[in-house]
Amino acid sequence: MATIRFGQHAVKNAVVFLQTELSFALVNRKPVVPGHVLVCPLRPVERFRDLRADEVADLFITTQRVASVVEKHFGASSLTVAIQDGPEAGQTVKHLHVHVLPRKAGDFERNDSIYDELQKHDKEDEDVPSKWRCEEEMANEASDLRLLLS
Ligand code: AMW
Repeated sequence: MATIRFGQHAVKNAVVFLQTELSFALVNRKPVVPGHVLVCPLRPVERFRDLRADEVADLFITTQRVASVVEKHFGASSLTVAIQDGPEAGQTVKHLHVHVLPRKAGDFERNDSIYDELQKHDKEDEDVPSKWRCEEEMANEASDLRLLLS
């Protein structure tokens, strides 16, 4: 099966729901909230500073497009858009990615707790596949989003 590189991972095309000239978007195997997706440059650079201007433009135009669709599709009314740029900022996958997280009233008791969750959600279970979502669930979500973006 065809794959696309996401840092140290080779992710199946089935979980990728959008590809542009310079970027791609995939569903998350361990979402912090429903609809938590990732937008990445196709070139597997580690840090934000490593992107060329055309890659920054494409990445953010793609993020804007994806963010609008996931906010609506997951019945949210706001968004958290974040980059953990470097290990001290919580980055585990050494391939720059923008986190897009649909937000709803009351989703966290303390609104900014989402940043604590984001920082730790994939650390403990990084090597525990049983804690990840199943491939079928991820592929179904990607298929719905692909349709909405087509
Ligand atoms: W980082 O902590 O590097 O800012 O975020 C990495 C993100 O990538 C996490 O949200 C994690 O759940 C997700 N992730 C890691 N590997 C995969 C994968 N193979 N498929 C989908 N999502 C992944």
